[in-house]
Amino acid sequence: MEKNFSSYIKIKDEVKQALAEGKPVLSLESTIISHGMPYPDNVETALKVEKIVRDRGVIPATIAILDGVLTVGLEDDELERLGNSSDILKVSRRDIPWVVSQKLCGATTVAATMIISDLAGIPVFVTGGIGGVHRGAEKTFDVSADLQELANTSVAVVCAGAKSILDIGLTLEYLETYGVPVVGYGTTKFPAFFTRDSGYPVEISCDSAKDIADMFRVKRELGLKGGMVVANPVPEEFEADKKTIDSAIEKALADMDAKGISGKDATPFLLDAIKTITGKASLNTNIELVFNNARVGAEIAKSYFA
Ligand code: PSU
Ligand code: MN
Repeated sequence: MEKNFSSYIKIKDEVKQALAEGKPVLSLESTIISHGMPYPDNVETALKVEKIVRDRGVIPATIAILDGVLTVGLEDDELERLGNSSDILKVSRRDIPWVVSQKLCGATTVAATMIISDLAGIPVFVTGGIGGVHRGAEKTFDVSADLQELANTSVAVVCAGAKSILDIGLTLEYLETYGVPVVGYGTTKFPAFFTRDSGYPVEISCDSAKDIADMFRVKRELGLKGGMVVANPVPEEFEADKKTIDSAIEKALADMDAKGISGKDATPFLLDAIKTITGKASLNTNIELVFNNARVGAEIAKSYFA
């Protein structure tokens, strides 16, 4: 297969330099900025996440596609643009060739961010929540491309689990089938993004960033392709009320059905509906869990590069 990506990718100088010197770098996702939170909270959060990472001695590399360029490491004005424009597409694996060839702008999903992170040589990546198997997937076949990416691309993804807009049980089964390790960071339960316990256990629980980095290094050195999920629950004091979230999700799913929304619009529709129904409370949880993932991701990156 043709593989000649250097002319499509722009790696920010400080990121390039850190990678060349073997210093720790951590990738960050941009969908959270463009599609996950309202402006200006999204840009403020993105800047603060970068600061959290930097304060731990790690270089942050937020990833997006800007005017067709796979961009690794964003300037503050580029973050602002991603957070405050209406023409930022949601880009997953299948969308990359079109967005790049047409020189469009896109916020990258977990799948697309993993791909670009891997091209840039960055093994650890932080997001909010991963996509997964949707409820009713036995009829709709709606399974996020994130899961196939985790099966194939060797990047560790630190997240707060997956929202229960998804069928979390089936999502974990899918990951098991494709040989993707799921590690609970300081927990024996797979977290459900807004809340700490989805009701599903994780096989591996670990509270050492170094142990996680060691495990991922072994996976890569053995040539066991694919990524890894580090599931880091939102801190207890910021956890959302389960009943409120559950009822918002039920309502969002019913609205989606009634409106006949499916495909790539399903996840953004559900996320938007939950934001509208739950308002400020869930936004604060969302922001805090991303901060927490950035802290843990930075520690894993440090150990990995040590
Ligand atoms: N789930 C969340 N927050 C998100 C997403 C999912 O709780 O922001 C975004 C991520 O970018 C994820 C994508 O990779 O949605 C998955 O979309 P889809 O289900 O269409 O593959
Ligand atoms: Mn989908």
